[in-house]
Amino acid sequence: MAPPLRSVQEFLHAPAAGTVVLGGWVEDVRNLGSIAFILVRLRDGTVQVAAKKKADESLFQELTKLTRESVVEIAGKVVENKEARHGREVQPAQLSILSPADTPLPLGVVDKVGVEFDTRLDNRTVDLRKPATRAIFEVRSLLEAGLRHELARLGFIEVHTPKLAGAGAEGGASLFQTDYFGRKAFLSQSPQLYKQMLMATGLDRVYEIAPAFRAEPSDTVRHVTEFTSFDAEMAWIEGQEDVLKVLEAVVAGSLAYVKEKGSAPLGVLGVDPRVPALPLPRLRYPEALEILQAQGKRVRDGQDIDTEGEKILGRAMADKGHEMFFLTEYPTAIKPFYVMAQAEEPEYTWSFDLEYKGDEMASGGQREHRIDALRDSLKRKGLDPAGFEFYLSAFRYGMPPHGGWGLGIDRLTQKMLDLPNIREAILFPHDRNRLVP
Ligand code: AMO
Repeated sequence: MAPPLRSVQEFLHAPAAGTVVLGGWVEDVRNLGSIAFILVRLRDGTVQVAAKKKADESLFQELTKLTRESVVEIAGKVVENKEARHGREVQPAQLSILSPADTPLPLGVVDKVGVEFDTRLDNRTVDLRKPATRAIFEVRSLLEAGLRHELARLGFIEVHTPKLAGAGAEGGASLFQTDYFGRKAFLSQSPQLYKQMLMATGLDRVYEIAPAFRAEPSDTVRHVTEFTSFDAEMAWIEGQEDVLKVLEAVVAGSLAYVKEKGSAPLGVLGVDPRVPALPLPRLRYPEALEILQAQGKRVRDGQDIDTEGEKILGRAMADKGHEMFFLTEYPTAIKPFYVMAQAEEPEYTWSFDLEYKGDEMASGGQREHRIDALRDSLKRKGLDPAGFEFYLSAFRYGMPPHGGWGLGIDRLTQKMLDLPNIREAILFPHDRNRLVP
């Protein structure tokens, strides 16, 4: 057989009365006795094959015995038919079954019957045949393309840092430990240490989109053990504000990119994300505490704002027309060792979170680039500077002021598309209870 058509678009452009080959999945078989209709699903929709019993009885038998979701190639003639979807159909001449599908199917591709999310994830390759599931990943791909597009415009280069690490940067509790030829190694929680080390090299605007691993014991709709972290780091900053300006431009620019290029998958999902107006509001930590207090939620100065607090702030800001905003200047006590403390009020830092629809998308800030202060900060956090020598050595021979952020791509996709669970935005999500597929 000739190479099969890959899309309905190609089918629509095939000459009338010409011969085509459809390659796809059998979405449905309807046997009406003397005629049978087989729907073959191509990349972007289905094409109808109409088989008449009297035209070729053995081919008719073969076609009507096809199981749903089998992969087939059907060669035949293009005929006009006003009743058929797209106004044309295929009169079959030859069938080749490339891969028959077992019955029963673990879940329907077109049925409206709801199945458990776990059943969908256990059978993700079938689940991904649903246009609305696949559309999420088409949008996600555009989001990443949009980020790369914006970053290139702003002079950032893409880098790749090790994912097997000798030290953790984001706290010991969520480290996955592994054996490295008799030594302890960890799966990278974030590229934090390496992206900062690069700031000592002259590669002064870098970004990375790569997996990050956290031994996250909680079962929530926004945590997984393996996520895609979008990290950036930039040198020669005057302060935190320089980082905020770049991050907001990159996020707003990539949302605009998604809207411009993604009308088809966004249409399938029935979502129209808003591009935020810039600059985003900057809500300082003390101001956030006041809003929370006014809503009856007490957070002591110096404490972290929990998920409930984030939701309250998200609603308060949404009431003022802001889906997205920065929460800035967190207390030093709850931030990692690498964050820079403010000179005037050292109990607060030059750090921020990016909040979107009530959830944290990113954290970042200005970093401590003075080696003595960095060593003190490690000790204050109960960490042994000796374990971080490889990192500290980058600060010994000249390190410019710098800052950056880490943003969860999975969470941003989830929130942008109003998905109820982060796992919807991950092809094969892994969490405490799920390691396969
Ligand atoms: P943080 O630990 O806040 O900061 O992580 C940054 C962003 O990564 C995403 N994220 C997660 N997404 C899904 N599942 C998880 N378990 C998970 N953990 C984190 C979130 C979060 O906002 N090194 C710093 C960043 C920096 O300062 O540059 C860091 O990793 O969207």
